[in-house]
Amino acid sequence: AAGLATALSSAAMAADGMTVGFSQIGSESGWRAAETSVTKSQAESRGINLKFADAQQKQENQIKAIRGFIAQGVDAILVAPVVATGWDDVLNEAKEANIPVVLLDRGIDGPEDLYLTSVASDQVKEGRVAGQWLVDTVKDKDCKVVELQGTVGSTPAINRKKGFEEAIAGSKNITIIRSQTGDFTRSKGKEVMEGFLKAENGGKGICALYAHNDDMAVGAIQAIKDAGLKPGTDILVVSIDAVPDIFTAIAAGEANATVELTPNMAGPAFDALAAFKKDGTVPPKFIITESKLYTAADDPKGEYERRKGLGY
Ligand code: GZL
Repeated sequence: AAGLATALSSAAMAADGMTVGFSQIGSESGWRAAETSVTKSQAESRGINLKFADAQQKQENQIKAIRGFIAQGVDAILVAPVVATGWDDVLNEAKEANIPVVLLDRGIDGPEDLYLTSVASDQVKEGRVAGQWLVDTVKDKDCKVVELQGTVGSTPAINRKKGFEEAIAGSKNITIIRSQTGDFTRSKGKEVMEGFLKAENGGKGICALYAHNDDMAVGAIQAIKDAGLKPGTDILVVSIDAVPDIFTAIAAGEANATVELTPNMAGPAFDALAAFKKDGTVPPKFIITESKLYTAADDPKGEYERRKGLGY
């Protein structure tokens, strides 16, 4: 019996006794906080020793953390790249050290051989789903849209803008009149929305807000209310992430639609790493997670409950 127990535990060690370094962007949004807590619980349940580094949204801190992981000789590195460029040198150092890298929730420009796989949503599709919801909702009514973009130079900001514009391209009645980054945060989203409202006659001419994440939308909703307007009716609100607080807003009629982004990117990442370590199985270069539209018709109170406790 003792022999079997040892054999089992060593097998577990081999597959999942890995030490993995995780260079996380920061905690700029509720979704980011959930991704961190899900990653930590996924590692724990798999017997993976996770070394966590929070970069406070600065690329130089991520690069420093990755260099630290290489020096420690970790078995693998996870990185959520804050922006798409500037990774070639440090990821080449990981490659030289024979340490597989997995990208989480954002992509990078540059050679695909710098990473084993990328686990992320189809962010162009997320933008397209958000845009299509607006097209279906306003039909042929004139609609001036303001847009809160994500972090400048990040793949979600670039892709979600692209997808939304594709979806509304055929609707001449829908136009984006102002577009600015809110850096994926509530405070910046509120501040930039205040600017939009001031610049647009107190918001009277604005028909809809498209925010690249729910946190900026939640900040903007406060600004819309402070301006004496009704978010969700005077100004439609559509965003992305499906965090609990957007379901609270949808249930209250203060937001209209969100596109879900799963916080569990680590599950597929750890599966791919375990298989690669065990017998060299090479995963697909891109592992794409599902995106789903939620509106007031989709039990927002129940969706809120289902997500509470996931670390948002
Ligand atoms: C998208 C992810 C984004 C979330 C934001 O994959 O990188 O970053 O939509 C987070 O909430 O800041």
